[in-house]
Amino acid sequence: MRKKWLLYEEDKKIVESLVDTLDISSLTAKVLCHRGISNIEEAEVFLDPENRQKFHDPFTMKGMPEAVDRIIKAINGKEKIVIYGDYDVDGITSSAIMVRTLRKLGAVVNFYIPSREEGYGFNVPALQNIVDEGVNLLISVDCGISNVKEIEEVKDQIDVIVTDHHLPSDPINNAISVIDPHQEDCTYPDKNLCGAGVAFKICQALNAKIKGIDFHTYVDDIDLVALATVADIVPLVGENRKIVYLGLKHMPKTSNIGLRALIETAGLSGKTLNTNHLGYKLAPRLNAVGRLTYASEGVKLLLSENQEEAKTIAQKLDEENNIRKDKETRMVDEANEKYKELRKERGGDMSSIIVASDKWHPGVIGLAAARLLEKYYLPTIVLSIQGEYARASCRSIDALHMKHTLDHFKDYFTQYGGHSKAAGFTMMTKDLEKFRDEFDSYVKQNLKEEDFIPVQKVDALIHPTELNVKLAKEMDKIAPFGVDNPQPVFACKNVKGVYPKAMGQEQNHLSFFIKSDDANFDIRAVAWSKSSFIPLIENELIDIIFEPELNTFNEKVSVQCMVKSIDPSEETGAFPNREIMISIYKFLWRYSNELNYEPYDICQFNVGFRNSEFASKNPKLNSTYTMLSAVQVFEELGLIHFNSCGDSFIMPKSSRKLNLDDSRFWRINHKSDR
Ligand SMILES: [Mn+2]
Repeated sequence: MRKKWLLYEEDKKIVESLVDTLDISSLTAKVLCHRGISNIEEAEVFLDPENRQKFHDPFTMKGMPEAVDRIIKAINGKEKIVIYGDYDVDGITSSAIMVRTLRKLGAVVNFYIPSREEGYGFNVPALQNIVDEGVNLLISVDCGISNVKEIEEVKDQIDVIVTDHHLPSDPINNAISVIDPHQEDCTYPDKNLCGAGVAFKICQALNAKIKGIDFHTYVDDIDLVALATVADIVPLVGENRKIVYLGLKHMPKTSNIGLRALIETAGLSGKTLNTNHLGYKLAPRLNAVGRLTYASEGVKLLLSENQEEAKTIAQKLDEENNIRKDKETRMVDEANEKYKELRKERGGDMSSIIVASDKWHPGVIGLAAARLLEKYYLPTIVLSIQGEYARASCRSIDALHMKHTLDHFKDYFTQYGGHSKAAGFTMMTKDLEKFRDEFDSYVKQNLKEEDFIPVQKVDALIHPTELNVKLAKEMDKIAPFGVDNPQPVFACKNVKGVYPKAMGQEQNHLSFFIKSDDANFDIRAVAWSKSSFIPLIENELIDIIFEPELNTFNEKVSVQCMVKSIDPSEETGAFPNREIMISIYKFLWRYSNELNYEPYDICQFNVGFRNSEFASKNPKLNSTYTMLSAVQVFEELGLIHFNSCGDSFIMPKSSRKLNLDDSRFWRINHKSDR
């Protein structure tokens, strides 16, 4: 689906002053403004996270002095310490960081990670077991802030220190110390640390107090902290930005045997790492253990002192990650098919997606919802039916606040919660049909047609001649990218692409060159899974959105565009009228019913259409833009069905009268014509 481009706005005065003082291009200055930079000082800190950004004093965190004193007492008295973590990447990593640091300081320390069945946070049986083993000091990481009741059960038998980064609910008054920057009276300036970030601050404090190491320079295990910071999707600004910057720098030469094995199995040895590698390659492998078996394997890996052991665990994680991926893919396909059936039943015009099955694991429904939202850009709810009850995961588009919408239906739910973009609930399975109808009409009534067009934020619309190595190098300085600091995105309109070529093992990826006015300066572009656009690039002008990156080949550095979207140029095409809709329909129908019909892509079809008797005399109506728009309308009306890879389609016989106004996409784009 073609996205609406939304250009960021910036304060011209700030851009000018940044350009004048910092020797950066105005494009870079604009991007900095879009990231919230409002003066030269802030820009200088941002552009030099290693030196100009400073660590904050860990002792200013509420609860830190008391915690440090109690831990030192435990170390000196050889008391038994247990670190209590969590089964996600942040929890696994926090546990490993604390155990490694305390062991180096001579503590007698072990760890405990609850299983997914036990659930998140403290549970009394687990606490009781720890007490029974004669442990004197319990330290939580990445959890505990909402466990005042559980602590009450054991507080007379064991000392508890809570360290967390989640929002506090009831105040905890029965622990030795509570460290969480979100506590109301905590004056620590940075509230964005993840669980491992908080644990790291404790390690800085301990090493300062015991060994006199300046916390400004203490960076042990910073690679693990960086991994957790990216995986926990916290904002990559301030101290987090410094942590991730340093972590990425240290990681390729890490001395952590387990982390090294993890990097190796992920195929990243010897590579310069970025946040995508951490988020999409390393984190899912650690997360997989938490999903399918015991997360303690993940901690064991990160604590390992033995290369053989580390290799074995890393390979196991790799296998489990593959199993998880298979499960997810299968489930997303099923959910997609279910939605398409539903849409066919209801004649196409739906404002939401609500699909359910008793075969779907509740651990994967969130991911399926996110995928369907990405594909159709409709508020999406995916449910896992477990007998009488169904558990739901919800994802929403910008225009619809999911939590507020659920408030409206709260009588349906036995429990629910969430925020604007994502939420969850539990309901009675028998009410599902009724809820689906009511939810869908509620969405339809409360949103405008335009709200259903996805939006892509763009840092600047530029001309291909502006793309050069200097720009890409400056963009590199804005990394590491993540929440609140997205990778800069640029757009070009009416571009001529040359030398398009399919690449990759399955020949499904695309490379081409963006024609620049400068004759010997075409820019290489790469687009994943888009080789079907070759005929379009050969024949027409395109509009593209991309991220410029540095590419080093044979020691020669050049700029390369990672293309996020390719669309046929809007200006050289026109939205189809009724007449051309019918022509395109007839053409596709004849083709798909031909005996030797070989499915191939719509861009290819357009070449055939242009040469057929159905073609229009108006060249604008023979463009791929026209063809793709028509196909999207047909798809919404259930008149054309694509297979799951989108490379072939069937056109079922339809007895229904073709009413174009049943398609939202048609209505939105055809307003002027009515
Ligand atoms: Mn966390």
